[in-house]
Amino acid sequence: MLRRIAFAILLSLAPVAAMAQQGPIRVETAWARASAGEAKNGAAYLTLHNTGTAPDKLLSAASPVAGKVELHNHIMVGNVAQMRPVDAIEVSPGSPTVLQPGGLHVMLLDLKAPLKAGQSFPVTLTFERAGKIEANVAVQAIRAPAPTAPRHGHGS
Ligand SMILES: [Cu+2]
Repeated sequence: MLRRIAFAILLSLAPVAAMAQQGPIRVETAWARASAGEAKNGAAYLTLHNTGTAPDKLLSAASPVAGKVELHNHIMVGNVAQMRPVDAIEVSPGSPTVLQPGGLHVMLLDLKAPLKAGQSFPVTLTFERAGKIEANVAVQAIRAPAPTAPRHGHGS
């Protein structure tokens, strides 16, 4: 019960920040889709910029909204897209790394409550060189398109 209240306060107080920066690493456009019904898993997407000269790696992520957080990618197995955990996500200078639906994502497992459109929640990203960066993830509608998605992709 107490836990549930603390969680609600955490969600409502989370400031909405468009970007977060630590050293040369900048996190932009952090977003997630609202949960469908009582879905226990979700995903967060974001864009990582490396404004420095040395390559960096996203090693892990954590969030109070999920029991477990993993870094995932989608790969094609035959004609079926499957999610697989990845050890790290490269963040190279000069070209942004985009986590988006159908590709790399921050997997939120065992959500403590459904994600609701309009809320935001914190995700702490740990980088090999830059250390920890906390980003606020804005929850969009269930079928929201990726804010950073290219205009000509395959439709769904
Ligand atoms: Cu996943």
